[in-house]
Amino acid sequence: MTRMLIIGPPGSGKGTQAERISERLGVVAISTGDIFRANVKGETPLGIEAKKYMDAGDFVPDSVTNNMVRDRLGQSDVENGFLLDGYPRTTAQVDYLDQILAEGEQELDVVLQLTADDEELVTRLLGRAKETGRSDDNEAVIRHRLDLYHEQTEAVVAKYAERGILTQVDGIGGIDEVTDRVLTAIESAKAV
Ligand code: B4P
Repeated sequence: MTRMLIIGPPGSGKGTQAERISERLGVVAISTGDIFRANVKGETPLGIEAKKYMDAGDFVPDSVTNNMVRDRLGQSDVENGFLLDGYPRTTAQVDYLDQILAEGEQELDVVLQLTADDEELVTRLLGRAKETGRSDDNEAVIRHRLDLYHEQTEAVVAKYAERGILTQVDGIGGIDEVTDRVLTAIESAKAV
């Protein structure tokens, strides 16, 4: 049983590594960004609301995001653990997640932070823009998303560091190399 978070700036490889961790550890990976994108594609009311914020690189309001996560964590496939990718991104979301977990008498085992410097991240995301044409991968929006990470999500990381459950992994290097580092870090964190 593993309940964990993966946190990192945009382009640090969260989604990429989450998929691999999920396969290796057999836990379901839940990406708030992917849930939003699926809703945008399906033109659901949630997607129409979220798109306004995502295209500008802003956070979707907590009132929308928190309820969506609560619903997702209530589903039966998370019984054997989960890996949350992209949530929490604000300290208010940390408090909300604490509440959800406390209600289920659950705790997080590991919080993994992927690190990389901003210029490498901008280069990666501009590369992805050419391949996928994601509407929030243009330079001005990417830089805004990075600013938000520094302004708001680093405080989230600090909270988990204070609780002693944070593990940092260098996200620079080949994808396989980073996966090896991530899996080693999770094993050592769980062994503590
Ligand atoms: P996300 O989908 O989480 O977008 P992201 O931060 O860009 O991460 P992503 O997972 O896509 O990228 P990755 O690091 O894997 O969120 C999108 C938007 O949704 C947000 O801006 C916000 O509007 C909204 N949202 C989501 N969660 C929210 C929340 N909790 N609260 C409010 N709003 C929320 O990087 C992938 C790229 O890097 C790929 O191109 C990959 O090939 C490349 N890459 C990965 N590892 C690499 C490596 N080692 N070397 C080279 N390239 C690598």
